[in-house]
This record gives sequence, C-alpha cells and structure tokens, in this order.
Amino acid sequence: PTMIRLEDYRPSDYLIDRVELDVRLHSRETRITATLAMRPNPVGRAGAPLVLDGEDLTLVSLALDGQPLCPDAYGLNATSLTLPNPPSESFTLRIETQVNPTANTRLMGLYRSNGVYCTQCEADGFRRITYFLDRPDVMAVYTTRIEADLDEAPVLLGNGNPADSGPAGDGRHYAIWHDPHPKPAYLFALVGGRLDRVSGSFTTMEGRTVDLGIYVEPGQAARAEYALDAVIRSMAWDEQAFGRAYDLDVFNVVAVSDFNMGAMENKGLNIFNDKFVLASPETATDADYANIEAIIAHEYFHNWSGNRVTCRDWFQLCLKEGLTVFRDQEFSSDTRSRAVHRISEVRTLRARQFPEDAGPLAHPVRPNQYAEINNFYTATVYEKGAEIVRMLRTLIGGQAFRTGMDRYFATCDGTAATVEDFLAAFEAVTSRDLSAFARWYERPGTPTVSITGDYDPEAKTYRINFRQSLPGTEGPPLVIPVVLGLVGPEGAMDEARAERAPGGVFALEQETDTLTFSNVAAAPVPSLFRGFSAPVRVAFEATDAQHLLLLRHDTDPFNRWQAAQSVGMRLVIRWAGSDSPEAAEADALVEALGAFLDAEALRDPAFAALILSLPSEGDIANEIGIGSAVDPDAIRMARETLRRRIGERLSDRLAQLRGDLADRPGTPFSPDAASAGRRALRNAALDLIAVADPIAGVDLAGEQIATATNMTDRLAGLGVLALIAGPQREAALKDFAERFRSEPLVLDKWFAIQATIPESGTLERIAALRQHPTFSNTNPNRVRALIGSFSSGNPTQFNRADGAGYALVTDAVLALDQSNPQLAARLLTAFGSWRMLEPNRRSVAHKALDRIRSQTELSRDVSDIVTRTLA
Ligand code: HT7
Ligand code: ZN
Repeated sequence: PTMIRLEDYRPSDYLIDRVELDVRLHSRETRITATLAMRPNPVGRAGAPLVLDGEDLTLVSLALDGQPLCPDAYGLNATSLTLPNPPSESFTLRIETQVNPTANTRLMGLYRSNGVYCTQCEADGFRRITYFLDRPDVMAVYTTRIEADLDEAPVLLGNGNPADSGPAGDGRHYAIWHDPHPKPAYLFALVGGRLDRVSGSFTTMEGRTVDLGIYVEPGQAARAEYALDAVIRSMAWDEQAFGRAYDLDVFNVVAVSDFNMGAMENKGLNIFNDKFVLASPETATDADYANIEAIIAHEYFHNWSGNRVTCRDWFQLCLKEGLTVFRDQEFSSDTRSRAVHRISEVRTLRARQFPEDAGPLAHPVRPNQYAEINNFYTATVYEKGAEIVRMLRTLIGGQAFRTGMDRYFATCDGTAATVEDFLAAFEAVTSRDLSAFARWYERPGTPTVSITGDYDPEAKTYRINFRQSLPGTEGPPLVIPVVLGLVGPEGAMDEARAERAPGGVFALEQETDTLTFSNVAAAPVPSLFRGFSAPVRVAFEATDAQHLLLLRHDTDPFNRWQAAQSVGMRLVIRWAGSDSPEAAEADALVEALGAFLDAEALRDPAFAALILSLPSEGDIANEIGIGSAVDPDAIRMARETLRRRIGERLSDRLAQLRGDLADRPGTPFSPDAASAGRRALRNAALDLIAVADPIAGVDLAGEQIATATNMTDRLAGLGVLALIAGPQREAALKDFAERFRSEPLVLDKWFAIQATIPESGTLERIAALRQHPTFSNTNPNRVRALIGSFSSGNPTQFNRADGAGYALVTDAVLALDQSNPQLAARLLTAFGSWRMLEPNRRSVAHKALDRIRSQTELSRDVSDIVTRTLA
C-alpha cells in the first residue's frame, strides 16, 4: 500500500479562496457545479501542476477562467484531475460533476439515508462530490445553492447562514447558504429531505441570537427535545468554561439513520447518527441519554476545537479529537458526577485503548504514517489524546491551562494548526519547556510505573520509589504526573508533606526517581495516580488489606473504586489459573463491599453501582495477556464464581437496596444523573441476586420487565433473563421484539443482547437474526448491534476454540467490504488482541485472518487493518 508520511508534508501548491457550489439533487443523477476561486500558494512550488482529488465522479465539463477545456488539456484518472500548466495568477475553475447518491453505499460523500440526502466529508469524502484540493489546510469560504424536488426534499440545509430560497420551477425549489468562516472541505455538508424540526434559541454572551433546529425523520420530533436541551446547555457551558461563543445565526443538527460513526461537526450543520439524537423514556436507556448529551456536546465544541482552529494535516487529528474529547468529558463531569464520570472514562480507556496500545494496531497519538486515514479514528487518537490534554492541565494547573487555551484559540483562530502550535500556547503562558512532555504524542504503548514504598518509623518518613518503563520503544523518559497522597488506618494523612509534590502532584520525569514524605505518623498506604492522573499501568505490590483500606478511607473516589477492582482482579486471575477456585478467598472483599453498601449506597448510588461492578472479562484478559496466554472460558468461569459469591453473601442487603431504591408509583421519569444512578444500583443489585439465585432472578427480572416504565429497567431485566437459559428468556425476547417491532433503534438493543449470550447456541441465534426483517447489512447500526456486539461483547463465543466465532465475523467483514469498507475495517479490529490468546485459539484466529488477507479484491481499509494485525 502507498504510505502517507508526516515527514513528507508540504504546503499545497495552490489555494482555494472561495467555493460556489450549485447542487441539483436527483436520486441517481445529482449534478454539482463547483466554481473555485484559486491562486498559486506563495509558499508552494511555482508552476507546479494542479492535481485535484476525485473519487467515483463523472466529469461533465471543465472550464478555466470561463473557457471550456477539452479533454487533452487535462489529465483524468480514477483518483485525480490534473491541469499540467495552470495560470500563475488567480484563476477560476468551473467543474461540473455527476454523482449517484442512491448507489453510494459507502456513506461517504453525498448519499441517501432513508430517502434523505446527506453528506459525510471527513476525512476525504468531499472528493466524492467534486474535484478538489481535499486536504484540511486548504480553507475556503463556501456559498452553496441546493436545488431539489419540493415534494421529495422540502427541507434544504447547508453550512453557515441561510441567504435565499424560493421556487425553481418544475415542482422544484432552492435554498442558498453562505458560510463566512473559511473552512476545509471536510467540514462541508448539505442535507435535503422530508424532515420534522424542533426549534429553540440561544443568545450568546456576545449578544447574538442563534436559531437552533434539530431535524429528524417525520414523527420523531418529540424524541429530539433532549438533544435540543443538550445543545443549549453545551453552548452555555463552552462560554462559561472556555469563553467560547457560537459564531453563526443558526445551528442545525440533523439525525439520519445510516451513518458510519457517531456524528459529524460540519460547520453550523452537525449531522448525527439518529441513535445519538432520538430519546424517549420508553425507548432510550440512561446510557443512551448520557451518550446523546456527550456527543451533542462533543460536536458542538468542535466549532472551536476543530473548526475555528482546524488541523494542518490528518496526522494532527488528535489536535481536534483528543482536545474535544477532553472538553466533552469536562462538560459531562460538570453536568453529572465528576467521580462517576471519571471512572467511566477510565473504564472505556482500559477497555478500548489499552488493548489497542498493547497489540499490533498500536500507534502514536500522533501517527507518523498511514495507508488509510479512516482507520486512524481510534481510541488512541481520541481517548489517549484526551488524557494527554488532561495531564497537561494537571502539570501546569487549572488556571494556566485556561490561559493557555485562550492563547491557543486566539493565536490559531482561522488557521490549520499542529500539535506544536497547541503546545507553544502553553509554553508561552507558563514559560515552561514542554518538549519532554510532547513525547506523549510520539510514543506508542502504555507505560508501566513500578512503585515500591518504605516507611522509616524513626524518621517518620515514607519514601516512594518510582520506575517508568515502556518496553518496545526507544527513547528518553516521559513526563508523568502522579497525583498522590497517603492514607493511614484513620484515613487521609493530611499532615504528611512531600516538598516535590506541591498540591499532591509529583512530576515523574526521569526513568527512576524517589519522593519522600515527611511527618508521617504511622506506616501509610500510598494512594497513587489519584483520579487516574496518567494513562499508565501501575505496578505496586499492595496486599488485599491495603487495597481495602483505600476502599474504606481514601479521599479520592477513583482510587476507592480502583482498590475494589484490584482485589477483584487478583482473585479472578488466580482462580482462572486454578482447577478448584476457593470462593471463600473472596470474603474479605465481600465484607468490605457489604460495609461500603451499608454506609454509602444510598448517599451515592451511581458510585456504589460502580464499586459493585467487577473488572470485565475483557479487562481481565488484557491484564493476563501482558504476560501469558488468555483462555476466555477460564476467565468467565472465575469471574462468575466471584459474582456468585458476592451475590450469595450480600443477597439480603441487595434485596433491601432494591426495595429502598424503587421509585414510588407515579414518579415521572427523569434522565438526570441522580435518577440514573438509582436505577444503576438497583439493576446492579438485581444482576448479582440473579447470579447467585437464578430461580429468584427469573422471577424478579420478569416482574421488573412487566412493570417497567422506562427502557433502562426493561433492558436490565431482559439482560438478566438473557443469561438464564429457559422458556422465560425466549418468551421475554419474543415479547420485546413484538412490542418494539417498528423501532429499529430499540431492536438494536435486542440484537445486541442476544449476540452477547455466552452460550454455544448464540451462533445459530445470530444466523437466524440476520434473516430478521429489521436486520439489514447496509445499515451500520444494525451491523454493529449484531456483529459488533458479538465480537466485542461475547469473548467466550467470539473466541470459540473451534473457530466458528471468528468465521462469523470474517464472513461479515468480507460481505461488507465492497459496499462499506469503513464499516468492514472497523469490525475487523476485533482481532486486535489475537496474539494474547492461548496457542490453539491463536492459531485458529491466525487462519481466519489469513483467509481475509488472501482475498484478491480487498478494500484499502480492510487490507490495511489485516496487514497490520498480522504483522
Ligand atoms: N469528526 C468526526 C469523525 C469522522 C466521521 C464521522 C462520521 C462518519 C465518518 C467519519 N469519519 C471521521 C466525528 C467526531 O469525532 O466528532
Ligand atoms: Zn470529534
């Protein structure tokens, strides 16, 4: 494959200042006329040929400065249009192309989703609309005229502000949109369709009144109210937290049902996967509401971190994505519980990014080469990218961070920037040299920080010895912020002091270092990496008793949760390697959990639900996989043993909690964090009760489903039943499908629940579900719900020793590869941890991957993933 390398970056030889687009929408023959005001780039190569990107386009006509060009005046191939001798001064290029939106199954460029015309241009979809310099450092002011059949597409939306609209004859009409902010082509969008609208308004701190619109398929407007509210809250938060105001007169969000990712931040016209817009108590879970809020916020925040300041090239993707994830995480933390949100961020990071960083698809947060950029929208770029921003804030402090952000936005506004530009803003405001810190962007892999501690009772000092390592990569050490404190038998030892850790933040800058606390009255337990202050693995040999002391007494909620996780992890790993697990070994943990519930469960139910949750099977596999071979069946058995023990030993308390947390009849549903937290703990209790006593579990879950007034409780009941084979399960699944037969987004939950049943019959079940009338291979949500949930959420069946799980997924990948390679490549990343498996499964997985590699006609997307996975 052709590799694109960061070191080869050079500015474009030509610039485009203004783009006028005339788009005549027709289902199969859409005509696009692009008029481009161009000029040579003063810092480009003088006299260079002009090479415009293009893909899947029919060129209808081409004119330079008003003169039609005949075919021998330019070069045309499958990926480009070349003018060998363009003018040396400003010129105008007029390009007429034709595309077929109905045949566009890749969902990149202009396509139709359920009859609605929409576009997706990031990363390189604009070249599927017209020939263009499709790179983010070419920024232009766009005016777009959209014309369509009035009946088919009464709503016509573009970027920027509406400028004009009216009839266009022949039952057609037009709308003109003008976006005054120069932008790269990847932020272009248009929409045309029959859509309902919910409207709102927001007045910015600068006094601008912004018209807000959420557009959804007909009949769905009531389900868009929550998203609209989330837009308003996001706008207010960005003003208050970052001083960023919105900069157009309208802000529109459109929900479509066929979408490759979550959403897209097109300037003034965000386009969303409808899964992340539509919500009602009957159809959306608490997790759905939280996702909608976070993704609405994320795309809105891109208006500054991504749009006003964009990326110079795609290697800088983390500049907008890592920063914007950080910003949406802060928003959710301020809106919900900070501690609970931090724990869920870290769970996601460990579940998705750590394995990526430990496997064959590992790459730096800022990659230095790629074959297919769409494969680099990864957990590393997004989630680890956000952790880097958070570490920077921890190191320089909140105030300096805000000043640095202001400087970044001020100095880079209107430009296509780099990671260096970002760091320079913070260097300027702190006078610190951040070149060592910048290594985080370059170095793949998760560092390990190994720690020992020794207490000197005479001197009343406690020394903490640190060693950082990152095997497999060469280079000087990273700068790792360690937020820490000491905990004694009575709780936090606030009187202990460490000069080199002002405010409890120690910067580990060398490979090894020692930090000494003085005034330590008794042997302490260190509370390390509070709030998960760096994306590292911590190796500290604490006893279970020490962990449980932290669970009880630490002032840092993250480390309290981590303490329970660590004890659970150690037990399960020990049991997974043993023939006869001794369940009683868990009793110190169980007792500590019981005491915690008694003291705190009702005070903070959401936090309590997290404390009760054990490390997932995936987390355990990742932990085992560092040193030895993973057997998913053994992990599941061991983990279930622990869950059963907790359920048995705490059954009375759990039952009591379920009662205490039940809503009084008639309580209206609220998706707020406190109400969601109560449901989370109630359902965590149900889950543990059912593991310990499946007969009671079936009854309780059945009753919960029968009386549920919201999707969270209904689905939790169904999830419990799904794990207990029997007629009640099948009846409940059938009822659910019947009740929601016309709700594809709800049926996705039904597909996913069945795909994750850890039983051998699941493969046949999935085969049958693929024939279900609602299932469709062309809708990414359906494919992810059934196949993606299976590969990412059913470790024992995906990793079946006979290879049938791998065959199911590889068949699905090949079936999709020609129609939607982006989606196919994503499904294939499920094999990212194959080298950690025990030898038999490893060899079966290898064969499955080899089968894909040996196909003759693979897309670049899938070919890139399979090649790197096998490398
Ligand atoms: N910036 C967007 C990323 C994106 C995307 C979205 C939809 C379809 C294809 C896409 N390729 C890249 C979404 C975001 O991270 O905000
Ligand atoms: Zn983003």
